[in-house]
Amino acid sequence: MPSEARQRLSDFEQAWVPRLNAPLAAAVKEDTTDARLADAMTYSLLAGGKRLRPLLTVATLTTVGGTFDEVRDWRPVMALELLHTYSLIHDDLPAMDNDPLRRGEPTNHMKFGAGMATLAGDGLLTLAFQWLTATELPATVQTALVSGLAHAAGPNGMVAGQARDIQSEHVDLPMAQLRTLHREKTGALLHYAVQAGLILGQVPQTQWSPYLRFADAFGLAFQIYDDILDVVATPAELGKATQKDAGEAKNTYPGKLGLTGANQALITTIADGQDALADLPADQDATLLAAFFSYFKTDR
Ligand code: GRG
Repeated sequence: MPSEARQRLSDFEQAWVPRLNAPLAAAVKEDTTDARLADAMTYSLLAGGKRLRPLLTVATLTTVGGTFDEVRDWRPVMALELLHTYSLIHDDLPAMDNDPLRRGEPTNHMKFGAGMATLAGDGLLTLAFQWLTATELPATVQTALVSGLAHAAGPNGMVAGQARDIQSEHVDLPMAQLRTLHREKTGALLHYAVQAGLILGQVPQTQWSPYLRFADAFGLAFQIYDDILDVVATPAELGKATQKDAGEAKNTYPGKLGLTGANQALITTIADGQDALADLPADQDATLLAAFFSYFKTDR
């Protein structure tokens, strides 16, 4: 990936992550009446996430010529980060992956206990929908955001993917089923991240196709790269998480295709996403969205 793209993404992150983060802890505390619950919710929210999904929303909004209004748009944009954080807390629970560490720090249940961690997730999930409607945006925009996020996160999106995942722990899934699992579990929220930018920018649905093709390619590339990192990440990239070997994890891209095949799949998927961006309207600058592909190193 050219270094201009990496620089573009890094500049965008440096401009936006602090701006998105600044009101977060106070806003969650303001909207949560129990102090211990608010602590559990903010503990995971402030534990070093990249804010990739809200960044994608803002980048899409910017690309389509929309403007971000701090008061009107901040809660609707950050709602997705609340929801993403809930999914990580619940995924780490003893009844799911039973992970003691995330991003190198104790997981929510290690710090607050499984009961409070479950409730912190429940609180973040519910508050996400409250925040989609805590705005002066037109009712049609609010409804579209609520419907879009419910579809992406719910039982025909991320929750379905997680359900498939826990059922397939000891099953060697065919590639097509693995794709469906990934599309739901990881891809759906990234798809919504871009969709939210289109909704906020009030782009007519007839024009959504190339942006969503980009989003789906990005989502797939994200999952392939996550699988590759599980095998080859340096300790710094991995934090204190445990490294899996390709043999142990069959339902992964390196497990199915080998490391070289997984890298090739990553390169092809990124090319699909770049092709989709070539179909954006001629008066729009696709380079910001294209720069998101510089998250991935294709030479592992
Ligand atoms: C519990 C309903 C429910 C769903 C959980 C998201 C998820 C579904 C499980 C997480 C498992 C996992 C590691 C999936 C790979 C892709 C992924 C979501 C990685 C984490 O996303 P990042 O890198 O996280 O954006 P940060 O730490 O930056 O917030």
